Amino acid sequence: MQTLKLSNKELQAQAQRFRIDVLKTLHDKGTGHWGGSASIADLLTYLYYRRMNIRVDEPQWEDRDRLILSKGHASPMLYAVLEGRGFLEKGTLSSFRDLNSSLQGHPCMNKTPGVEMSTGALGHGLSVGLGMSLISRMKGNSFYTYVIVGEGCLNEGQSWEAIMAAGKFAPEKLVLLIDYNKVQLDGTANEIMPLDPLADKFRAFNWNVSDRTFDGHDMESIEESFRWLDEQTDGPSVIIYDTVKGKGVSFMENSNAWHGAPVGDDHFEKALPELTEQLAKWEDD
Ligand SMILES: Cc1ncc(C[n+]2csc(CCOP(=O)(O)OP(=O)(O)O)c2C)c(N)n1
Repeated sequence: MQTLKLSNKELQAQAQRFRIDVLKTLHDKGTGHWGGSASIADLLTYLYYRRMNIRVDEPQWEDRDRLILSKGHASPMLYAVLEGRGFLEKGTLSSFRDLNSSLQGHPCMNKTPGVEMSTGALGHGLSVGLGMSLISRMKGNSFYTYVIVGEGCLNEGQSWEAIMAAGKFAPEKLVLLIDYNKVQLDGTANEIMPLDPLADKFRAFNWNVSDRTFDGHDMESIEESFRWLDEQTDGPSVIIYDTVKGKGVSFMENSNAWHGAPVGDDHFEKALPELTEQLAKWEDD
């Protein structure tokens, strides 16, 4: 496994550097999707730098762990992490959303090394992930399939069909990671479609569900969540992460206004120092 030996603190700092990369990119390109990108920075960093069994120099290696970003609008953070990890050449992020760029607004598996599934239409990722995990079992492979969803994906009926089917076929290595930031595009999750009691719903569908939720912005807590996962021996598993939409910039946090809004000059100049100050604290610690 080509993992890197970074401590939790170093991972925390690396995730913050990715937030900075993403904020700069969104500002440079006059585009958005900060909120849902910032909320998965820590989880994606942990997955690609600590957890996933991948070969950067062989992105199509058959037994690699798969990650599907079902909430495809958060593509900027996925691209930042893929670039940081070496799947993309340094500087590729600066072509985000350019015409014919390999980095489209939503992930495209035919254009971007490391992207396993094209996503953007909410709710498809888990069905595809279920298929991948069943194929893994049939072929005798050992890879995990991780699927990241937000509330929007869980508002889609297709997700619940996949949840029901996974309860029946019980793939051991299908893992649903829920970025539970409780804010969507045009309101809170409770205003749009309440999901609670979320863990109980998965239990009722015969999934492995931890008795606790995990802090999706704390590497120790993320590490604990995977320790819990490693204790699960059969059936699909779900991990629910408490997260903050827009995490890291005080005036962008917990606000649907920053779901897709472009990052203009004024906001960028106020936001960047908040991110860099926090980064300096982690680097000094
Ligand atoms: C099928 C479908 N319907 C609507 C949209 C438009 N859309 C994009 S993101 C979004 C809200 C997503 O909310 P959430 O999953 O909470 O996003 P997060 O905060 O996790 O990024 C919506 C409605 C879409 N991409 N696909």
